[in-house]
Amino acid sequence: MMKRILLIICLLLILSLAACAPAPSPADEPYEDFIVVGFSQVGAESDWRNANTKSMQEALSEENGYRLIIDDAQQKQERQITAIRNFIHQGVDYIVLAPTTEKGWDTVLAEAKAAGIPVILVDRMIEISDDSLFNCWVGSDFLNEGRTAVRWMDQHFGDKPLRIVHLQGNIGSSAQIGRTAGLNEGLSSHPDWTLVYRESGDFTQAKGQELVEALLADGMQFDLIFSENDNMAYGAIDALKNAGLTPGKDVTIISFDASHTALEMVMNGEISFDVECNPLHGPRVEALIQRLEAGAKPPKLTYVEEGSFDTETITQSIMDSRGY
Ligand code: GYE
Repeated sequence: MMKRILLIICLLLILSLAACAPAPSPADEPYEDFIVVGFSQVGAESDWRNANTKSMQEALSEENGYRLIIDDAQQKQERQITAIRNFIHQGVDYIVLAPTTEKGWDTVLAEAKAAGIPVILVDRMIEISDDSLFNCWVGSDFLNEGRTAVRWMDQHFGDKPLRIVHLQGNIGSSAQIGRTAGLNEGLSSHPDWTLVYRESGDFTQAKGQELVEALLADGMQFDLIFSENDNMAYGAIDALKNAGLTPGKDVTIISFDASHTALEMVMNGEISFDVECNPLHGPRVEALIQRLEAGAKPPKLTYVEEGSFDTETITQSIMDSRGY
């Protein structure tokens, strides 16, 4: 009798455990059914970056046949190197790298190559001794973006005296290097433009605000802020407003990215000119992976086409049609 009762209890236990087990979902399916992609992302420092992460997640989704492992490096290259080593260790099918800075990738990418894992670079570029260490790259022409901004400044200020505050992005990143080089060209061809201040705001809103607040507290006089991304521009705008100044009137703001919030500020005149930098790389990376999967050789470098917007050219329909 006792044995029977025990047996029934056991059966009931097994049944109840089975009922608790969740139905198999795509996430439980073995890795072999998916293309596994390790994505080393720079961080979450800006609107651009968040739109970029979202675009990658949407394109490299399980419905599309991918298992995407994202590592957020919090803007630190050492963390990216560790993440890449982990991806190699896990035996991912592809490594996608959005590099923080340009230098310092030779060793770890040689390790990826030795492991036979293709590497796709996205967004910023790298400086490398052997370009067989990555398969392909897709991103923006940052020098051209800087030059576009200078062209606008030239059209609007010409040879008038102009005191410029320059908020740089992360030093050593392609986005900083290219945009800064563009401004430097403008400075050397316009003797009446003066660089009154140059400092890195790490592409963040908080740092942009902090830097401009400190300048205003020091009583520095300037006509224009050349901000290497929108988030630093938002911070700069807050600092100006808190000091009773009107951005767009008292101080001209030039920015990069042209994210949705920034274009609203172009609409209301606070930002005078914004150079587009398109973050929607997910589908582009997905297409590159598909070409590699098919055994084809994708183009080594793909530049994305980009526009620019000022208070005269921005319209509501441009804003409404934007995906970020
Ligand atoms: O402009 C900035 C971001 O590398 C293009 O990084 C990207 C830059 C972008 O943090 O907002």
